[in-house]
Amino acid sequence: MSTICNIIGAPVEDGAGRPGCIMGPAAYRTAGLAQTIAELGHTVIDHGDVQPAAIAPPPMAHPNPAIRNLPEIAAWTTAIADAVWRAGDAGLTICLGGDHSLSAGSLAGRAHLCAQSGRKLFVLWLDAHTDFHTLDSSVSGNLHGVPLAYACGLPGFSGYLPDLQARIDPANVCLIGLRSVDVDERRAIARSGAITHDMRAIDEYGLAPLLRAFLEQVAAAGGVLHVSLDVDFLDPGVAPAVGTTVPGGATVREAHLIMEMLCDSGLVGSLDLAELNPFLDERGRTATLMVDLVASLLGRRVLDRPTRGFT
Ligand code: B3U
Ligand code: MN
Ligand code: MN
Repeated sequence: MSTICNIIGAPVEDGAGRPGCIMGPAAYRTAGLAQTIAELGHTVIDHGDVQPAAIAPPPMAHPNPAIRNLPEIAAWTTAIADAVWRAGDAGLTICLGGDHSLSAGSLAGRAHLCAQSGRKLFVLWLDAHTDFHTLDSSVSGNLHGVPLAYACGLPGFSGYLPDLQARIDPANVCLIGLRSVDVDERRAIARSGAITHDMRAIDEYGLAPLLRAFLEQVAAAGGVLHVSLDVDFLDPGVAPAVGTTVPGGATVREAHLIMEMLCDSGLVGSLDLAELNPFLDERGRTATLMVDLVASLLGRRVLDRPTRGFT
């Protein structure tokens, strides 16, 4: 089955602790993302890179002195949300990061689309981290640590990041791959009602039953799924191109299995590829692996088998 893939470059790096994610979209294009998708029979529309508006002075200050680049991330969030909203909800929209603060915009844009169409939005967050800090709780001050909390409408963002057209219900969010969660995030994510699976859960039960249960929930609700894939979900041994490596991540096979199951579900409407830092890569191997994972999501198979695929 073939679909339309809208590609949106989101080369934001102001949310990360170190520079380099600005090169992410270029690395995915260099690694042949569009050609790979087209070879699978899909139509690719590359919308180019999002341009944030110039920041209007005076810059917003936040009482938490650690917070970095708040006006810049506000501008990126507005621009990315707008680009995702304009791409519409047909086919698959892929945002090429860019650090994970891009998902503040992509989630806001998707939530807006879903509010308009009346479809329920679900989120699969594949990450070593929860990214569930508020502006008040962030210790590092790096805004790639807040996008999920922002999109779920946690308090304290109003007046600093753009107001949401629609918020995401945390009960519709499933996080998989967790292995580095700050104290305040741990409390907040438990209180939120989100579904959380740390690496222990993967080791104990295996990925497939955990993911299958969530996909059944999405299907039963007639929902549409946004997938946010942080490079640090993967083990740094196979995906070194990320600023926040955490040992003990997902294997290549586990990551492909997720993408294959997602493809078979026919539920995915949007995907973020976040945190690729090509400056830290080894001969493009992380970018290439990420492109291969997108290929699995879009129907690349070793053997033929039944799939809902993309319509
Ligand atoms: N929770 C930490 C670490 C972190 C979150 N996201 C990334 N790192 N990539 C923080 O900085 O907020
Ligand atoms: Mn992240
Ligand atoms: Mn992460």
